[in-house]
Amino acid sequence: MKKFLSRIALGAMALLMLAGTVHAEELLLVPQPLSTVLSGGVFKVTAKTPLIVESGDENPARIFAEQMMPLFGQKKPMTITTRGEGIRLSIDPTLEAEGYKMTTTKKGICISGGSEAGIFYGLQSLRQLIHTYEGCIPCGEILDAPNFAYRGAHFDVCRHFFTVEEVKRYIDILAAHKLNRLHWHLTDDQGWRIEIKAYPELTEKGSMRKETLIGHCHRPEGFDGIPYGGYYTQEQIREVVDYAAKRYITIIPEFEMPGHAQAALHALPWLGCEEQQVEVWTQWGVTPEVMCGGKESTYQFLETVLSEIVALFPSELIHIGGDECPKERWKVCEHCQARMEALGLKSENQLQGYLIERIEKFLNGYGRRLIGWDEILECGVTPTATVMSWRGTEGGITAAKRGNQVVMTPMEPCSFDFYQTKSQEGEGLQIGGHVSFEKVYAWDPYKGLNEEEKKYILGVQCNLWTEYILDMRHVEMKLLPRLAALSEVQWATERRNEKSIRPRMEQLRKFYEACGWNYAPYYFKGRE
Ligand code: TNX
Repeated sequence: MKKFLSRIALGAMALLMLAGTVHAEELLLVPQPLSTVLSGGVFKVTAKTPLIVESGDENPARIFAEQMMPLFGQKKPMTITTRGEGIRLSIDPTLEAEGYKMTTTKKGICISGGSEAGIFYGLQSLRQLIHTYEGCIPCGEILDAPNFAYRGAHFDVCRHFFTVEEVKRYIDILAAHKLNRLHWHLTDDQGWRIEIKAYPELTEKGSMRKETLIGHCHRPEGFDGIPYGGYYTQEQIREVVDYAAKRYITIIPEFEMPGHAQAALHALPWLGCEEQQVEVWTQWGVTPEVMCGGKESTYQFLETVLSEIVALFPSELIHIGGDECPKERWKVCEHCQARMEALGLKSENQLQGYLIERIEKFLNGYGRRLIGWDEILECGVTPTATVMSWRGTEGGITAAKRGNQVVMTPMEPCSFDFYQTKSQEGEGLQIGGHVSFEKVYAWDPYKGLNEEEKKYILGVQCNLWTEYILDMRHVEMKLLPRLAALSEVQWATERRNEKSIRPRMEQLRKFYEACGWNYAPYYFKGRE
């Protein structure tokens, strides 16, 4: 049966070659490798093929062996050793750090990586190949390396909460697509999700909302009356950070300031301009309840929380939010107005600029760098902050022209909470918008930039906001298969292949099924 299936895959490839949709030297892989040269013949990988670690740490082999268990239907992972024939792994410092070379002969497979991460990405390609070609890996050589250094996906666990196991599953999906950043959105109006030892109230009070809005926030249909919440202990956070690191994914934590902070204000009312009593928000949208930008106690709070965050997350970039902060409260607040006057600031936006700049200096003191949503540009951003362009690409273009580093994540096509089809049929209630697989695949993140400015685009990411996404099955359906299109924008930016993406996706879809991941059917049914 297995042999038969592998013949089907090879046969399908031959047919596609005849039809001219897949180049003779192309393997069915997503994202598309840099170059592939086939030399004829195959090497058969089975559950008994050993992994030979010639140089570098054992970790990539260990994770791969674990990942292959469901695909092989094994109870025991593949053997890892240091000598012999099979799948040989080694470091080759002449390759790009995240790049790899995979050479397959009839005797075995050699994967060399510029670093352990490079070996890991080679093994992720091999995992897809083993599945697609039923273990019969075509002989030849694959050379591969990513275009962008930052290949991210964001996950909002505030609007709806996801357990440690679910976040790990999210990480597994990112790793299979060669992403290397998880932007973990941990604080917002509707829930504070990270234990902070200095302020236990944040999770004791701020992680629970008393109920949740029913229906779309523009057409509310009442409240459900059901308390909702959840948070991660610091121990759990460490566990997730470590799990991601073993898959070569850096977690960038996001601590929202000074807006999107109503859950924190509920826990610690003195954070607000008038110490107003507010609830953990039960609705979606933008609330006027924000942290006071005038009182020194706010700054002490921000720094104390950040000092715990930097201790938990080794990421150089730390996300401070900075988006959607209405200034109504600040305009009538004696503390905000007094600080503005003392600093000679002319607008409330400049006061936010002062806050962000102060926080940036604080993070720099820990050897970290600040990243924030593109609103920080309107507040007089420093040249050293990294800008995450979400309201379009204009913010990112402006930032790149000014010499700031940029992560491009415009709502279209990067808001993965948006509808995947124009008709919206069968998609249930979602926030709105339209981001199809095709839109993601066709997107040029460099549009509007010259060669010099392109260098400031650190990378690309998708955002998964979860107002209307309640469980993991739905999360997976939002990610897949659009994440595959995104991964090719991130990894294979200039070598995307419009003609071969469909046959490659047909294989990847079966890979998703083998991994037990839920994916959206629309692209495969030809619905845009
Ligand atoms: C905008 S993207 C937001 C989020 C919402 C999202 C819904 C950004 C910085 N802010 O707070 O959840 O839209 O799509």
